[in-house]
Amino acid sequence: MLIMGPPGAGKGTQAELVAKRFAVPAISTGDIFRSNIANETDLGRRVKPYLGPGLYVPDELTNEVVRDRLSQADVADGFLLDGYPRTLAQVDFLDKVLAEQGHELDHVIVLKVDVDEVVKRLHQRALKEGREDDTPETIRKRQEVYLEQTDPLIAVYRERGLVFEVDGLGSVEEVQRRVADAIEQPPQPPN
Ligand code: B4P
Repeated sequence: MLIMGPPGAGKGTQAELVAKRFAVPAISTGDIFRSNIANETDLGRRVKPYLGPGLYVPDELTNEVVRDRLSQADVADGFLLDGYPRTLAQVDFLDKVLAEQGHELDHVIVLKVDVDEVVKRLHQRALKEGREDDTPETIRKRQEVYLEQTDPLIAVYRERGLVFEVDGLGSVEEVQRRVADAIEQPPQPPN
């Protein structure tokens, strides 16, 4: 499964709950990058210059992180990717890795939330967590990058019959119920 949506849509929040409910690992590229930055690893040093200003980490680096994570034993019975893929090159790479491993995507959950709401949530997160990429300027930049590079990917997965749009407004519990309902529906491959 994948979970997609603009920055601040609640992907990470919902992914954790899905992971518990369906007993699959939730893999967030954003979390992997942030923990590497916090631990001052080589990967952390390489990705830090991108996360701060709200830019995407280059595909080569991101793809290798995902390939490595998807080679671990705990994904054998399913997984949820949160925040990946974000570019067309990442979609192609993921297709390749999944084909090599004999996995297939069956749900792409798209959280629908309007810009005013996500900006409000990210401002609140800035107050609570003080994330470096939650400054007003960076929040705007990340929304732009999302619209330009990631929003078009939804059409790619829609053509494959994998997209389930979920209203991301409402309480975390309400949104989780909608996400869980979507996951329980079968994918609708095109005829
Ligand atoms: P991410 O970690 O994916 O961060 P995000 O898009 O900001 O957050 P998300 O949508 O998960 O929102 P959250 O649940 O936290 O990416 C960070 C950066 O990493 C990127 O900008 C990029 O630089 C890099 N990166 C990651 N993946 C990459 C890739 N594949 N390629 C290249 N670069 C990549 O929710 C936001 C806030 O809303 C929280 O405070 C939460 O508590 C609140 N919230 C959630 N649900 C709510 C609800 N229903 N009502 C009210 N508030 C809610």
